[in-house]
Amino acid sequence: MRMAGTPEGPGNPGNDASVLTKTKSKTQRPPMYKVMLLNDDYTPMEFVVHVLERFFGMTHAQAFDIMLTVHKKGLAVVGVFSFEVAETKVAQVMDFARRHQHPLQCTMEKE
Ligand code: TYC
Repeated sequence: MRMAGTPEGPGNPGNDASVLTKTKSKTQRPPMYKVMLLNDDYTPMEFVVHVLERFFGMTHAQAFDIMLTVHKKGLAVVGVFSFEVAETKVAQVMDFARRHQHPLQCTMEKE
């Protein structure tokens, strides 16, 4: 309780409802998704390079580098996108590989 004649301050906030509550509105960033290419023993290297150029906008040199990383390490992240874009990329790559009868696998994972 506030003492009469005691100045309002730290430890004596008063009771006159003068304290305002600020609500901090945190802006939420949408979650992002990594799109990954998986290695296999059968898909030709040139096909993978073509996929990376065609669906991920890479130059031939970039595509070749990433293809080699997948070949050596087993997988690589080829891009990070919103859920809808990542889903579309995965579907496009899987469909293109299936139509060419290659077992290439493309997956997505929340970042
Ligand atoms: N390992 C394949 C080969 O030797 C090449 C390859 C690279 C396949 C990347 C898939 O995601 C892949 N022909």
